[in-house]
Amino acid sequence: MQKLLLLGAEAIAQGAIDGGMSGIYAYPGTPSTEITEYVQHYDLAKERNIHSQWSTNEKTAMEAGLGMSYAGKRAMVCMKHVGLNVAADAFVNSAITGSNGGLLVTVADDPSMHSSQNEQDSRYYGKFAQIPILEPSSQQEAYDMAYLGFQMSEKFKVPILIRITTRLAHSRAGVERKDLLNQNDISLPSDPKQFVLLPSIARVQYKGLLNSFSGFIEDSEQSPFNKYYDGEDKSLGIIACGLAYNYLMENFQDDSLKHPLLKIGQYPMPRTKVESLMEECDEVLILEDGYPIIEELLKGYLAKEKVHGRLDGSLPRDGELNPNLIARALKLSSEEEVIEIDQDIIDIVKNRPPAMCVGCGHIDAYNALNEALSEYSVGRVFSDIGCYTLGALPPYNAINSCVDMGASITMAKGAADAGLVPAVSVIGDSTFTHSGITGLIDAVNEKAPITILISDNFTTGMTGGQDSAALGKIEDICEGVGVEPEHIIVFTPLKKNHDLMVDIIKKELAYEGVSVIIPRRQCVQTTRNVALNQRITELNLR
Ligand SMILES: Cc1ncc(C[n+]2csc(CCOP(=O)(O)OP(=O)(O)O)c2C)c(N)n1
Ligand code: SF4
Repeated sequence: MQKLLLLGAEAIAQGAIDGGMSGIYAYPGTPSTEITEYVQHYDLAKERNIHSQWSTNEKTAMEAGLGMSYAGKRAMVCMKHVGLNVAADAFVNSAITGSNGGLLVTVADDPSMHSSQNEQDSRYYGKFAQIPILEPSSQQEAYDMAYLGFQMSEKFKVPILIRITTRLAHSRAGVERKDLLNQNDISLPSDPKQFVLLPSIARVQYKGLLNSFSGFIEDSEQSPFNKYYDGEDKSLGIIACGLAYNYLMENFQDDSLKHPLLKIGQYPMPRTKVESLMEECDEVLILEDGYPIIEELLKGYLAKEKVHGRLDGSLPRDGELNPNLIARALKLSSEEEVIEIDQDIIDIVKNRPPAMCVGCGHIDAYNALNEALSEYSVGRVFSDIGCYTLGALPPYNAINSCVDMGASITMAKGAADAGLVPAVSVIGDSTFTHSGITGLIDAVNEKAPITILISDNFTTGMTGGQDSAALGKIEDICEGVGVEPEHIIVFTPLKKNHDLMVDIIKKELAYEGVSVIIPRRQCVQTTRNVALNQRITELNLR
């Protein structure tokens, strides 16, 4: 079979395409973005007419994926870990409705927070929703899990969570393809009530989910992704989950691991395999890249002392794992050696602080905002998440918060409710449609004295320039939810317009109601995007 050199994210996309996927639904977010982009740029996906447009946010993506599954086809939903918070309502309930066509929810976690606000572990969400989870240890497994995951979802009639992490998503390895499967035909669920979560139906569906759990464990016992390797030295047994297995084996490339090893790639955990390891070995070291979920489970309420991992300091409590940390936990190297290797890495890989691009419109908008606000006390600008969040850094020091997508407008409103007037919100066009609109309705309903800058660069800049659902729609949306037309003002953020921008912002800061100011200029990184340029011209946005 054909072998390809793929990123982990691309391997998942390829596995899903080969496995008969009909649609992928996603909102961009590092490190998950490349899964959808691979499908969007792949001729085979076009030939097979696989739906792959970006969704407005992770919740709409989850719901659309569930809709495709309802219609009997195979769908994948992708997002970064914090996106699963946004999609959580639909995600948890999809475990109760169950699926019809195979449904995979691929979530990319970011331990060590390379480009995220937190390092939450999505396995908790899978456990919370009580569905099976797949966690690849290599690019090949990422491919296989996406390919086979559809069949697993159709066998159990539930969505399957695939959890990956940054290092796997963003590193390449050879991947062997399997046969290309046909897509499913349209077929509605055999039970017409399956997707109607009225309490009387939901109660039955929930019991069904609970009853499936023993089947999930049985499947996990037989799974090719969970393997028990015996070892003669039973003084220590090792449980290695997902990518941590890869890190472990980097320390034993000559096949010299003498301890029993349980490799985990599918959850719920295979009970008998875990029991054997626990009984056979004097001590057990648990390696998981994320929260100590398994460690906590096995240590349990009684805090069994033979279980080691992140909770007893054998491994650091936070941050991603690596082969050196595992070597130290196994006492293959000393604390000093690990510090020395870490220092070598710091010396070789220089840290480059992020910064807005030269010529970015956000910079001109911030320069104007800072001047307009200079006559007020500091600490009144609530930002959102996008390239403009870098306005928190010098020389701008322009913003005072960044919490989650959409929080800028609602936090500004809350602060204004508390008497911090004027309060300012800064949000990007993509984040505005993702989850800013509902907050704007709250602000309009109460005529909150806030000034909102929707910095419109026609794209989702921070994640690499994906389409923005807001393109050409922002003024209409704002007017539609009740912002007064005379307080919706557009300007072009350019140095030459600085004085004009300062005047406009000052005037709106003084207005005791909701103002929306739209600094509008194309992200300089997208100027060669032919399709986008055409849309901008058609919509007359320049
Ligand atoms: C819930 C969630 N989903 C996705 C992301 C990843 N992400 C960070 S900023 C951003 C959007 C940025 O677009 P926009 O608001 O238009 O600002 P720009 O970067 O273009 O300035 C995305 C998708 C995230 N941080 N949180
Ligand atoms: S990518 Fe675009 S939006 Fe982001 S900093 Fe650069 S120019 Fe600005």
